[in-house]
Formats: sequence, C-alpha cells, structure tokens
Amino acid sequence: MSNTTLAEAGQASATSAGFDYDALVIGAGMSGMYQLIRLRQLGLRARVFEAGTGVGGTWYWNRYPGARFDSESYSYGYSFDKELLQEWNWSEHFAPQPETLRYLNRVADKYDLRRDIQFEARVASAWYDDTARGWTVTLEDGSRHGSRFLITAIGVLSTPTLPRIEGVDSFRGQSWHTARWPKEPVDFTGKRVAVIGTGATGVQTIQEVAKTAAHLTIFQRTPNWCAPLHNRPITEEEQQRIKASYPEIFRRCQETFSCFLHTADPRGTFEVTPEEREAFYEELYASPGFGIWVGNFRDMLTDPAANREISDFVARKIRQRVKDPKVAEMLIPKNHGFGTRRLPLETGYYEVYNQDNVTLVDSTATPIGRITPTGIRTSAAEYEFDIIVYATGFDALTGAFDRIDIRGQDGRRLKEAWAGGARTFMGMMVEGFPNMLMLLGPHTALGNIPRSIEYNVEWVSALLRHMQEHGLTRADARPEAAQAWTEHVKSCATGLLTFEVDSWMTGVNRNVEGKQTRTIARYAGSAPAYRAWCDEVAAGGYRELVLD
Ligand code: NA7
Repeated sequence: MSNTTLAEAGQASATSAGFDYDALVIGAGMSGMYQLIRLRQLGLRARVFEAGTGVGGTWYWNRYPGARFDSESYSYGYSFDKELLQEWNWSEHFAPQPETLRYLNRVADKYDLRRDIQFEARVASAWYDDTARGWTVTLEDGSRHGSRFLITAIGVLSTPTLPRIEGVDSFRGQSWHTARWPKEPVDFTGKRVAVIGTGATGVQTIQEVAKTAAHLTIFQRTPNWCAPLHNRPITEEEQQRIKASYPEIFRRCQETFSCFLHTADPRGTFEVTPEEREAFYEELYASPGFGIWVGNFRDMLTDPAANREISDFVARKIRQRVKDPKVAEMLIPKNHGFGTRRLPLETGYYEVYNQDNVTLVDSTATPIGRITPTGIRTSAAEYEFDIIVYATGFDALTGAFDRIDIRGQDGRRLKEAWAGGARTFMGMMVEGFPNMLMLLGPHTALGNIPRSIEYNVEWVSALLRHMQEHGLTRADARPEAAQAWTEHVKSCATGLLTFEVDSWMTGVNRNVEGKQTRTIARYAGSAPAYRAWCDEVAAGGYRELVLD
C-alpha cells in the first residue's frame, strides 16, 4: 500500500490548479460529520460548509416541540466508535431531539470537528472544471473555494417548504416552519395555535402543543395512518444490556431490509387464520417502534387485499380511540392504505382529538384560501390565531440539490440533468459530474438513515483511498452503469403499493413547481442488496467508473 496521500499524488495538478482543499463537504449533519472524520484519517485537506450555526443537520434544524426518533435510539447512533457507544447513555428508547443534538455535539467535541467546519456558510454554487479536474464552490457571501472532490452531505429532507397560499408573509402573529424552529422554547400557554400539516412532523407537534395551548386548530388536508410509538425511559438494567449487545444490534441492522431492528414477517397475510392475523396485528400495535410497518406480514405493501386487512384493523383502533365518530372518520385515510406513506408514530395523538381545546378542520373539503394578518381564512370560515405552525414538509430527495447551482462537465446543470427524474450510479455518483460524491443522494438506500450514512461514507472513503493509492485524480460514472442502476431502482419500485400514492417518498410536493407528479427518486430495494451491489463495484476495481 502506498503512503502517498491524495494531496501528494495530485499535488502538481492540485497546486497548479490552485486548489484549497482535497475535499469539500456540504453539510455538517450526521453524514458530513462522519465523512470529515474519515477524510482526516485519509490524510486529506478537508473543509465542511454548513448553513447552520452548529452541527447536527436534521437534529439541529428540527427543534419543533415533540421532535424525536422513530428508530430505537441504540440503533440510531454511530456504530464506528465503540468507546462512545459505551460512554453514551440514551435516556429513552426513542430519544427526543435535544438529546440527539447533544449526542452529535459530543461527537463533534470528541473529534474536534468544528475546526474544519465553517458555519453560517451556505453554498450557492458548485462548478466543475475538467481542465483543473476539480470543483469551485461559491458561498452565498461570494467567497470561492477550490477542491478536487465535492461531497454532498445535504440530507434527504432538509429543504423546508411553506404552503403556496397567499398571505403567508402577512400574518402578524408568530409563525414558523417546523424545520426552522427558534432555538428558544416557544410557550403555547393561553395561545390560539394553528398547525397546518399532519405528516410525521405534524403528528409529533400536535401531541405536544395540545398539552398547553388555549386552543389548537389542526388543518388536515390528507389524514395519515399512524401507530403507537410506545416510548419509555431506558432503565439502568436495560442500559447495561444495550451496551453489552451493541455488536448484535448493529449486526441485526445490517441484516434487515431497511436497517431497522424490525424486519418483515415471512408469512403472507392470508396464510394464517383470521384469529391468528388479528392476534398478530394486536401484538404489533402494542409493540414499540416501526414493527407494525416494517415487521408486518411480508405482503402488506404488495397485495391490496392484505393491505386492506391491516388498514381495517387500524381504522378500528382509530374509531375506538376517538370519541366523536365524525372526527374519527376524518382521521381515517380513505385514499391510501396503511403504510403506503411514511408511517407517523404517535403517543396519544388520537386522544388529542377528544380534548375540548382541539378542533380538526378538513382542508380538502374547505381549503385554506389565504393567510390573513390575524389568522387563516378557509372557503368556509375565518379563524384568528396567535401562532401558526407550518408542518408542511420538505422538497424531499432532490430539493437540496436543486437549490445549489451544481454544474458538471461542459457546464451541464444537475437540475437539468435530473429534469426527467434523477439518474445516478448507486445514489452516490452522477455521470458527467466527475469527482462529485453524494452521501444521501436520490436512489440510495434510506430506512434507518445513520446505517445508510455509515455505509455510504465508507464506500466513498474506500474510493478515495483507491484513487490515492493509484495516483488517480478523476472519477466519473460510466453512462451504461448509471443507466443500469437507474433502471434497477425503477424495477425495485414495481408492484409496490407505496409507488401508487402521492407523498414525499414518490417525489410529490404540491407546494413545489415541477413536483406534482410521481417520480422514482427513492430506492425501494433492500439495504443488504444495495450494499452487495456497491461492494461488488469496489471489489471489482471500480470497472463501472472511468478513473484517470
Ligand atoms: P410530510 O410528510 O410531507 O407532511 C406535510 C404535511 O403538510 C402533509 O400533511 C401535507 O398534506 C400538509 N400540507 C402541505 N401543504 C399544505 C397546504 N397547502 N394545505 C394544507 N396542508 C398542507 O412532511 P413531514 O415534515 O411531516 O415529514 C417529512 C419526513 O420527515 C417524515 O416522513 C419523516 O421521515 C421525517 P398532504 O398530505 O400533501 O395533503
């Protein structure tokens, strides 16, 4: 193995091209942080640009009340630092946001990451120059930075979107998008509060705000199927057991379909008796976490009849939990089956609608026409509020890429290259965009995200090491490899009920121009199959890439 670092290998051209860095990373969330650690270990000159004032990404921005994991805490943290795993105590089975942010700051402290991170630095553009074989990154402050490699660590759900409703700026009370929540706590006591949106974020927010608001009005356009989280504190005994079983926990995450601790039951819905089926559903409904979604019968998301069974079961639960039958019906989804959109996990969510201080408004029957200086006007009524909370989601998967002017070879814009749908190689590279590596790009395996992050960072780092060792300075995906991967991603979506429904997972956001129709920007195959594909590319010496 050569001791030559990439900096040295490419020194002549790097210096002559005036590169400031070997690698620039955009984003200091979980992926950017871990990538920085690995870049340093490779001996590379690295810098991270981060728009926020601190590390943490998703957990830095999403400070809204009630924000917490839906993954078991101990399956979520970084697995690479065995010492930290033993030192860090998660307090709950599904940790709240402040704790996760503390955890990520602890990682940043331990590895002294902040000295290579520039905060309040939002990237405006990134242009590739084939003569120099590198990237020029321009920040919004106008400063320019040159680098051989560009690594995007910009997240899957990081570009918040406000509703396209007139008057959003005119409201005179307080209003925030959940992903742009203030750092100081917001007191809802005695306040008239509106929440728009009932996705995973809206559900968590509503549960919390309903505890103290004088009155909470929820504007629901599409109800989502939700299931109980069953969170609780981790006892001292459990803490010891968790720490002793980390190798087993992470091994299991590597084996399951989407890196959660749960995995599909091998049985088909109709292979058991109705009594057995009901008992299994009851068991799942009473169990913590995503078991009811990703640990259900294997055909739940492929067979419409199987999906109807579980949907009917959960509808019965909602009717039992919500006292007013009319409100219960409003909360039961009618246009999609259970689990075909991202499943929000809840703690007393349905019971909120039994409270006197809570009103549910159907925003499909009576759409919001306008945000006024004093509140919200629908087609049926006018409401006054002190606070409006926008839990209206994100321009998912490709949105964060679209907002940066990324140009590859011959000045080709990434947004245009993806206009007909994302096209990638394993979600990590894009043909014609040499030396750009994406950590959570479209088409990558998602699921329990930190597990995907660690894998992608390792794969990218191995490629960089390979290039170091062979004195290579340019890596691009071969068109036929990108074509094959993109076709594979499409074929993975075939037959899945999830892809017959509008949601961020199918690339739909009615508040974003050009995102009104479904696209396949999400890899729906298994994580083990994804890793096998990527491992094979590395083991085969990267034949799918043009390396020189
Ligand atoms: P989601 O799941 O995209 O939810 C956004 C919600 O906002 C959803 O209920 C939307 O209704 C609603 N929405 C958006 N615009 C409007 C307007 N104009 N009027 C009324 N309602 C509106 O985002 P989340 O933040 O909850 O979750 C995103 C992911 O983050 C989540 O899946 C986790 O993985 C973490 P719609 O359904 O479009 O009718």
